[in-house]
Amino acid sequence: GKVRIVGVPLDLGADRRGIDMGPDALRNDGLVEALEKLGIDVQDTGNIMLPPRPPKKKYDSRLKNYEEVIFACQRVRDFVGRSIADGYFPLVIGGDHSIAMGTTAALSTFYNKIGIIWIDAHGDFNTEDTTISGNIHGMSFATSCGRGSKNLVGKLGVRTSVSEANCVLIGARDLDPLERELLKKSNVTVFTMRDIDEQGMHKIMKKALKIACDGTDALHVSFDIDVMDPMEAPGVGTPVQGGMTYREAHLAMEMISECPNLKSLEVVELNPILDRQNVTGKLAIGLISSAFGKKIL
Ligand code: DIR
Ligand code: MN
Ligand code: MN
Ligand code: MN
Repeated sequence: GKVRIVGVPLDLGADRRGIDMGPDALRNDGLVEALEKLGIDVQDTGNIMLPPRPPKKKYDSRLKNYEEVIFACQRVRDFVGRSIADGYFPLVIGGDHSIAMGTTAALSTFYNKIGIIWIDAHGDFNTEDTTISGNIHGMSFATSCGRGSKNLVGKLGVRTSVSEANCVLIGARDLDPLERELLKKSNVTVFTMRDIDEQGMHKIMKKALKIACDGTDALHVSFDIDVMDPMEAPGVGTPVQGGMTYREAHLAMEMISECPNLKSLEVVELNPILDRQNVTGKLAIGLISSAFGKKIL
């Protein structure tokens, strides 16, 4: 197949510097070479160009760095859209998780019914009414489902092609109080770390793929590296104890690779400044390879 890399050096949707360097860290650790080894025709045209970092704002809001994040997501939307139109599978690499709002906006214009598998320690299911931090990366799944005010959803297009009945969150273990209530009331299926502990990853992924592929014409996988246990993946913006093991994550990606519906993949929140000898970057490349069909045997 043909894959186009969409690098998004954005960290304004999150709290910490460093995530903006994620795309180049993945390149430095051999992302393109790893995919070429799988026989994939990889096109890497570099990162999306973003304006210089704005001065720190005096007043915090419920939507921090709103204009900048929206601008970046609109660029992501256009770039991903062009990739699909040109016949490429978009591989979006972040950058903080707010960029998913741009990816899902693009997919919504190409497909009628989209299933989303969101793999994350967090829910990213806040809206500007429930957020505590004001960080937009904590709102991108909700926005992708069409929830929240016009400020985010309206700017990035309506999501009539995303139905929560086809959306799954996997690996959650850190939810804000109101976010948790919103998720429970929603039609999103949530598989927490406890569910993975109890049932095993194979069973969880079978269920997740069934839900996300039932009657849909595209599957989008959004992978936040902080879903991994911090012992495996120290280089992330917001580490949370009790995450996925190396093999659990690989099994998930291996099963995803076998889904003919898979139309886009996004891997976000790598923070090379906090990484230890590039283990997190290399782990991410291994997981991406598994998602693109790398097999042990
Ligand atoms: C938190 C953290 N729920 C927030 N979210 C993160 O800021 O809304 N998502 N770190 O990846
Ligand atoms: Mn996230
Ligand atoms: Mn997260
Ligand atoms: Mn995060």
